Amino acid sequence: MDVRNGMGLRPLGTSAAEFEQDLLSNLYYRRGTTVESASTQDAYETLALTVRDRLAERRVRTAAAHYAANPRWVYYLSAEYLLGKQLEQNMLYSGTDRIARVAMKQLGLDPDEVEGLDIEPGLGNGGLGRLAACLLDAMATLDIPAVGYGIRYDLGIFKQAFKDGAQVEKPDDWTYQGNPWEFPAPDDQQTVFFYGHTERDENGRTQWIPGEIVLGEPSHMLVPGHGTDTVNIVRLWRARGSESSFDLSRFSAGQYAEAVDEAVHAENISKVLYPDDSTELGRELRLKQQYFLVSCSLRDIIRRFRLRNTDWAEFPKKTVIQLNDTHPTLAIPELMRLLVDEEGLGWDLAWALTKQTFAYTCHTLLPEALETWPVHMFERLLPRHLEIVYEINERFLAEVRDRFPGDVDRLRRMSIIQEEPERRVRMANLAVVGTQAVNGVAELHSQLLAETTLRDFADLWPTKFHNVTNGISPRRFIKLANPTLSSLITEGLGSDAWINDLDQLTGLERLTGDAAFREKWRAVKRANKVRLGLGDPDSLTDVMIKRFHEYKRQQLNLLHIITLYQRIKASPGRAYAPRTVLFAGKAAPAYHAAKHIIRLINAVAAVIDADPAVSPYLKVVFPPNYNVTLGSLIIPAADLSEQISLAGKEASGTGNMKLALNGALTIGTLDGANIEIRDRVGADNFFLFGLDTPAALELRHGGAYQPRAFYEQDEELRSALDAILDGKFLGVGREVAESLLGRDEYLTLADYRSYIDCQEQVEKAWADTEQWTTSSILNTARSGFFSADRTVRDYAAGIWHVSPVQVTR
Ligand code: Z57
Repeated sequence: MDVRNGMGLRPLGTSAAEFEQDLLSNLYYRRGTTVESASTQDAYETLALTVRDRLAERRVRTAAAHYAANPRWVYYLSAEYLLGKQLEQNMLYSGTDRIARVAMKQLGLDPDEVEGLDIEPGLGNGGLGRLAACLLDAMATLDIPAVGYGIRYDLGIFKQAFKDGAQVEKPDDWTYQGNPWEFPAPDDQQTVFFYGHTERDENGRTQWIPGEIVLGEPSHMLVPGHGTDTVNIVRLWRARGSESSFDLSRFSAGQYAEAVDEAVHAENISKVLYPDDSTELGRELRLKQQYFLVSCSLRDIIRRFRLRNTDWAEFPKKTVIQLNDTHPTLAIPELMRLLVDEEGLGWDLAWALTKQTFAYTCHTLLPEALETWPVHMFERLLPRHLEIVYEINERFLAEVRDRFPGDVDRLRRMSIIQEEPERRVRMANLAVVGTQAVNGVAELHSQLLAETTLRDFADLWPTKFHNVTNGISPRRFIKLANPTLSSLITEGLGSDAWINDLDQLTGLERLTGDAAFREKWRAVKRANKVRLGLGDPDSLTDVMIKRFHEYKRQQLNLLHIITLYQRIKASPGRAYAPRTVLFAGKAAPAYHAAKHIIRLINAVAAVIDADPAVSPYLKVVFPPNYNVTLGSLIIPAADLSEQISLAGKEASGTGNMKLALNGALTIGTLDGANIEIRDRVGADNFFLFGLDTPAALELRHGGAYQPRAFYEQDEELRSALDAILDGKFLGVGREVAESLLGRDEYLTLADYRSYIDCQEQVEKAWADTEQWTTSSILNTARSGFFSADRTVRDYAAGIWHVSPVQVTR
């Protein structure tokens, strides 16, 4: 029997009765219990396994088809994945959502209760990790052979709670009850070296003699495509102590606990996700995580290459490795090490193959997010890699010298090694030098990268630089998150083909003239607010959901709320349109300024709640622990999407796309992908305010920004800031006001008046329900471009040069 083709397998049934039989069988044989004695946890695990089996069968066929095709593979390397809950998604993709619920009811189980036990794997911080998950989803949907590589952190992103309005963090032990979605693959275990020194052997080859050896244990989760039989995988590595890290002499001497010290230490590598988004910490354990991911993944990629190929010259033809930010950039010197030291290839050939294999996505413009590692730390942990980086740098700088003779300043700027004030390895420079393509994640971002952050590199290699505007999974962020709107759209368009072809949403434009459709559109939005259960469903639901960061300017939204509060207090008799302002998001645990903003939002919310003159018109809500699951509840309920970062700071944003797709109107600056959203949905259906990037740069660089002047000149602004400074909000948040009046990098007060006036336009527009409904429908109708399917097609055509491989029955 040829297992590769899955031949000889009994096909799994597609009826509710057969599903019920499989549930019973799994409950009995895999869970070891019966319907009579099963707990809800037993029921959940059994349901998950029964759904998983349907995808596992497709996975076997996918692997066989891919093996036969020997195609060019995409390997996506990312330190983070925010996959979201698996059960509902996998029921949808396997076409078992309906029969599973029928079968559960037949067995006397409550489907909602059982589904409630599914846990979200929080293996990422924010946009970057969720983007990785959306791209994997789209690659599978488009039948592109791909593997995602990542780290199986024991503890995911911390759970956020509030204590007296302040953020407190709790550990996220996401596999405490096990993880039914995971397939362990112990046969593919890898060995990872750290520390030690290098030696030359008799042939002049370099050998790395490690000081520590750690094992990488892989497991994978399935990444099914929607509307196709393709099931790709995401392979996650977990660190294990090796046998050599078990101290036998201590063990024999009766020091049992001490004997495992080193093994325990090794396992710390995959213990916890670093909870920082868009900032760098520079801790050795983080560098260890990065190398651990890279070393295990490259060995696995090469193992897979060798299943069908023997010639190294074929490697880049069969392999493209996409680096999700600089976190996996060590893969560049690591591949050089494997090719030169272990395979014995000459430097020039190894370098040509390496450069052709890699591509790099940059996700930021913030200087503090550009990773650099102290040379001494790098050298101690990865002595051979530092030698290789030096060699890469020397040859690279020779090329720059050739092109720009005598330009020492350029050499200093472009060097992979920063010299002052401390010697550090610049990972972004290494990533640009060692790849065949570099891309930003929105038009403006890519343009600014080439003009500012990576300008010298764009001068040298103009054709290396690309734009690939981010996208989102329509399966996750409308079909699953917003089932009622999805049904309405399907009814309106007469088919559900739009889910895999999101441009078809333009067909909704003609329905803006259909009174019954419009009525239903409003009813769906209202029902989604009721489902969310926060605030009056008839109020304007104004939503800001994202990590807390000063550049994103939650502070500006807060100043608007305080201004509204003060206006209502000053003129209580007037008819204000009720508004619910919703915030959700986490702050990095060590980011004190962001935590002060959270604390102040909660204080303002409490003061407004306690004030009967204001609370009928204005409510501030801040549900804790924003994650993919909570986002999926909030996004469908939003009327207004806050995208108010200082222009030139947000690389793209993807929440902006999710909200527009679900019929929210954006109030936003000309930043990141907001610009492209506005271009598509139309200026009439978008509330624009604030400085643009050139104006912001000029104000900041001219040293001309004087926040005090805005404070002095604008009475409402002064009064809002004074209220904070005077302790009117439970005495909380003075730090926030002082920072806005001090050296605020993000020019918040400069955009205050424009923002407030724009919010007044929002209020006027909201009062015209019919006009608002039209704009809402048009936002959805014109958001097709932001499908991750389009993003993946752009990568496939412009960067990866890969084609689909069909999986047949
Ligand atoms: C992260 O989530 C992003 C950038 C980073 O450099 C790091 Br570290 C984490 C975000 C950007 O801030 C968003 O603007 C962007 O949409 C997202 O990455 C996906 O590209």
